[in-house]
Amino acid sequence: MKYSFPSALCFPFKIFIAVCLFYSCSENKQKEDEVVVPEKPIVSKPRVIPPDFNSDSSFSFVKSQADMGPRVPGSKAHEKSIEYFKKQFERFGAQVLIQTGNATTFDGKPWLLKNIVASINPQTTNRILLAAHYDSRPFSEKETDAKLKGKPCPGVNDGASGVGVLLEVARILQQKNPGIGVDIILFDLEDYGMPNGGPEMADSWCLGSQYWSKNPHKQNYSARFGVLLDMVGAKDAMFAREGYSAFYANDILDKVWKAADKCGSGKYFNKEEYGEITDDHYYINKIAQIPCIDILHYDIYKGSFFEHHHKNSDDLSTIDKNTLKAVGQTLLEVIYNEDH
Ligand code: AHN
Ligand code: ZN
Repeated sequence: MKYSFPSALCFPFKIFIAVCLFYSCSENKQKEDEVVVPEKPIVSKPRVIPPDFNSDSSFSFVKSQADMGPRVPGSKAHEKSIEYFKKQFERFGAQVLIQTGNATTFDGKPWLLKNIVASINPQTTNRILLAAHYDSRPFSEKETDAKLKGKPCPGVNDGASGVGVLLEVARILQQKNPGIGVDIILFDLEDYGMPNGGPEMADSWCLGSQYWSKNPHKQNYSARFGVLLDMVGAKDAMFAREGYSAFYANDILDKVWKAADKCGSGKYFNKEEYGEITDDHYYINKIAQIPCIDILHYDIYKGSFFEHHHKNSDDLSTIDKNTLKAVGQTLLEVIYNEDH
C-alpha cells in the first residue's frame, strides 16, 4: 500500500516550519542591527622593568649621615646634613629648594625648621611625592639606663635609612628619566615629639611635615599620591598596612604592595592592616589632602616598632642592604610603571 501523509496533518507542519524560519531570520536581523560595544580588553599593560636599585650606593648615603653623628635640630651635624643633601640632589640633576619655617617644640623652644625639596622633571604636571624625615631624635628615651636615655638617638634606621633610599632613587632617576614628575621631600623636626606624650601630644611630632602641608613649597601644588619611608633599613623589617594609610589611600597601599610582589620584595610587605600611627603622612593626607601611605617598620605580631627605635643602639649596625634594596626596588617599580 502506498503511504501518503494526511494533508490535514501536513498543513500545520508547514506552518510550523514557516514560523521557525521567520523567527530564525528575524533573530539574525536583530543581531545585525545591534550596536556592538567593544569590550575593554582584559589584558593589562605590559610591565615596565625598572632599572636596578643599587643597595651599596644607598648604604653609602646612609653611612655618610651616620658618620656626621646625630642630626639633632640645632647641631652642627644637622646643618652639615642639609648641605650634604643639597649637594647630592643637585649632583643628580634635581632642582633643590630649602623651605624654612617657624615652629615650637613641646619644650617651648623656637626653631627655624628646614625642609629639603628636590624636584625631578619640575615642569611636569603629573607628579608623585616621596618623603622621609632627616632629623635625629634629641633623646633615646627607650633606653633603660638613665645615662643613655638623655643621649641623642643616632637616628640611622630612624631617619637616615629613608633618606638613603631616596638619594639612591634620585641618582637612578637621573640615569633614566621616568617621564613623570617626582618630588622628594626630606622633612625636618619629625622626631622631636614629647616622650610618652599620649594622644593629645600627637601633634608635637612631625613639625616639618605639618608646616609643609599647610604651606606647600609651590602654590597650588598637587601630586597624584605620596609615599613616606620611615625606618626602612633594618634586617628582616616588617612593613604592614598602617591604619591612616588604609583610611586615606588604600588604593595606593594596593599599588605599592603589588609592586613589591612584582619585583621580588614581597616578603617584607605584610598584607595585614593594623592601627593608626601618627607620622608625616598623616598631615600630608589630612592637611595637604594628597593620598599618602607610610612604609614603616612596625611588627604587628610584637606590637612594636623596630627593636632599636629611640634607643642609642639605632646605629649603622642595624642596617641591612637587603632591606634598603627591597624598599628602593619597590619604589622604582611603582615610579617607572606610572602613566605620565
Ligand atoms: C609616634 O611615636 C607618635 N609616632 C612615630 C613617628 C616616628 C617617630 N617615626 C619615627 N620616629
Ligand atoms: Zn623616631
